[in-house]
Amino acid sequence: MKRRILLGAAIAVSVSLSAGVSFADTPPLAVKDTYRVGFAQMESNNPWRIAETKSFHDTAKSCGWELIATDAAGSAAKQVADVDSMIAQGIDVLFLPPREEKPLLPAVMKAKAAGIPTFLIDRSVDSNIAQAGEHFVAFLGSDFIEQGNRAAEWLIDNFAGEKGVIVELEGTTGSSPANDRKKGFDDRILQDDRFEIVASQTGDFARDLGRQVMETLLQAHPDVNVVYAHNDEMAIGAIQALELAGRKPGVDITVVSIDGTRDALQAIIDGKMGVTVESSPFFGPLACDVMKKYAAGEKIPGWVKVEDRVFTIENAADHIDEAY
Ligand code: GYE
Repeated sequence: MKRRILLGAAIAVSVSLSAGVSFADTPPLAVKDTYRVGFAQMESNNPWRIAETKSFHDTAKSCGWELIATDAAGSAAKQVADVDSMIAQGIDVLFLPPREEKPLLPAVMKAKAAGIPTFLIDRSVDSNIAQAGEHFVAFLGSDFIEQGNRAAEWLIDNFAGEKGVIVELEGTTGSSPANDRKKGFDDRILQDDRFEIVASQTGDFARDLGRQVMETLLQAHPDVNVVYAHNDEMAIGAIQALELAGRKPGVDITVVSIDGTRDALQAIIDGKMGVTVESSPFFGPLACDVMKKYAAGEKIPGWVKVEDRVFTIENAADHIDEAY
């Protein structure tokens, strides 16, 4: 008990130091045949998350990982606790998709203090406080501002009506993809004065909440004719709400989204969704590659950028078999 308190105090000191005092580089990683690896998943309530976790499991054997995977069930506090327990279990490397930008900072700081190199997977943390090359090795993931931009551009090019009345379904509040997908889309779409965003509300990246929020917003804004969802799960939820209300997605309302799930590609093929900008969940092989390069002493860029495609009626059928 006492030791725990002492440990806790030591960690608290290192966390507070990290805000102002400059740190040395990220901890090194030995070249070995096998690594004890932590993958602290944030939740498993959608196909994207399940595909990502599977990608880590699928990569484990060939990359020599003894994988400890946890599921924080949608709680940032549990995700921090999961990382604590991985540190206690002596992991060599941490792969962390931080649910939100700020609450996961302590996990990044503690891993560094424990001498464990951390790779942020698919989402990032607050870059005013934690930096790549200093507190974590790198962020592996997409350009979310660009994704929002591309969804807006598709709409600008394909919207046939006179006035676009947009409802926006935001991802998890305080998460990097929600922040940046909003910025990327809003900045671009508002340059075209045909469009107006009449409501923007979180659906927490979840299908059911997306459906509920859409139901409510539809009552407040019956003239809505565009839905921009920050991920496919919320877009599918919104389509369900629209259909229940007697609307015809793809006919009297345009739905644009991000991810590239199987259900979204099917909705595109069925004519209910206009576009989904890809955000790939298959991080296992990339994580292996970057980790091995880091162990070998190669310089890793602070952002290992994943290039995304765009799925529309032109190509959705060609890609549905590889979707998740
Ligand atoms: O778009 C979403 C998931 O962080 C890029 O999180 C990821 C996002 C992805 O829950 O579906």
